[in-house]
Amino acid sequence: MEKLIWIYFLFEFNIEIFKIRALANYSNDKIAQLVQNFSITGKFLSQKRKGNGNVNDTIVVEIENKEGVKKFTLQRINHNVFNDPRGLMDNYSRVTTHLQAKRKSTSLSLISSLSGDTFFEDENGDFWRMMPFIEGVHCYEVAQKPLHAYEAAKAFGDFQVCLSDLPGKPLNLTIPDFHNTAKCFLEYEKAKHVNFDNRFEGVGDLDNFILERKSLCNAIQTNKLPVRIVHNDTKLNNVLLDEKTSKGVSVIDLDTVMPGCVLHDFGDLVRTTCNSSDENEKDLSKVTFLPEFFESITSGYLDATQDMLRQDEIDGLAISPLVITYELGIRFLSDFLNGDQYFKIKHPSQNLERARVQLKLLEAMEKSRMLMEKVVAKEWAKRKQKIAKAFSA
Ligand code: GN1
Ligand code: MG
Repeated sequence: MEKLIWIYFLFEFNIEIFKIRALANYSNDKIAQLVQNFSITGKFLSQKRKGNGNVNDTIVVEIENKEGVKKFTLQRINHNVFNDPRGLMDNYSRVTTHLQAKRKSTSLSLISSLSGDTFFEDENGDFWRMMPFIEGVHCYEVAQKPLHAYEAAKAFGDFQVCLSDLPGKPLNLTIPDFHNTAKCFLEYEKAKHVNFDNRFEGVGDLDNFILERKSLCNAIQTNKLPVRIVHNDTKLNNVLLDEKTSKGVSVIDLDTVMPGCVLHDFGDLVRTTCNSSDENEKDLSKVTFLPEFFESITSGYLDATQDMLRQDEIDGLAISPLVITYELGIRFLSDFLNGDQYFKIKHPSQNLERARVQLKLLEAMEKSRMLMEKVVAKEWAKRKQKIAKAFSA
């Protein structure tokens, strides 16, 4: 009998965890009520879940007023991941205001709450923010052509350049140690001991693969590189490209914008853009590295950053995708072993599958490593001369 009670509790507990991490749906009433707390006038018409974010919830809302029907983006900040939502929104507001001043028409802007805050806190302690929806753009899960890679890289590079003179105190650390790969490795070791539901059995050869590449933890020496304001989550789908011209319109998802290292931004864009499949692919034979997109990314990024980067940052560009891909592989696997506490999932083995995709991609990147070094050297050499000339003129 006692055994049966335990089984019952374990079952209930698992179901609860699954509910928390699965995609939440909100009723029309709830969304209509939330919208009323922001400084916009009009009648709530509809709401639709949007985006493939693994952490926050994004909803597109339609509001009708005298001028017609307008769309807005409403987002719930996941405060289990971001445990200082006020500090995060303070960053968000400073960053969007600064970008608006520099690139007016193209960047995100926040709609204030009725009480004049940049967010609204609901009765459950959830934090929500609202922004005008940007029309005429597309964000890609997988790049369709080299131009997408070029424009996305140019937009993220430009984003770093624009924020290089942000006035005031340093931005808050919304997630301390966010891209500390060595710490991710230690968390992985801990997760192996947690071994939720005996899941380590399913990890198989991935564990050895990870251990053999431990040196990647120190391949980016952040303590020796400049600290700059960076995005930290430069997935290809975090940049909006113009539907017609493919030009970068706006960088989005600014939750992790904080002091950090440019190499993590460059690396993460390569990780997502040079992967022939998306992060949730189950068929590993579809996961390959696309070197042609790497050239476009390097070119777009260096075109935007011009003379901003130091030589040691340029020297780290080619290894950075390997580091960030390794790091994310470990993060997904740790979350699987911890019982899916962090990333949203749609089915129980999803984090394991995601880890397999990243580590397969890493293996493919290793084969292209020399090629990546050559591309960076070539693209930088082209620009270095021009930059030197501009300075001597
Ligand atoms: C998370 O929620 P989303 O998709 O913007 C994660 C990133 C990962 C990404 C992998 C705060 O970003 O670090 O690279 O999933 N964000 C956070 O898809 O952990
Ligand atoms: Mg994000």
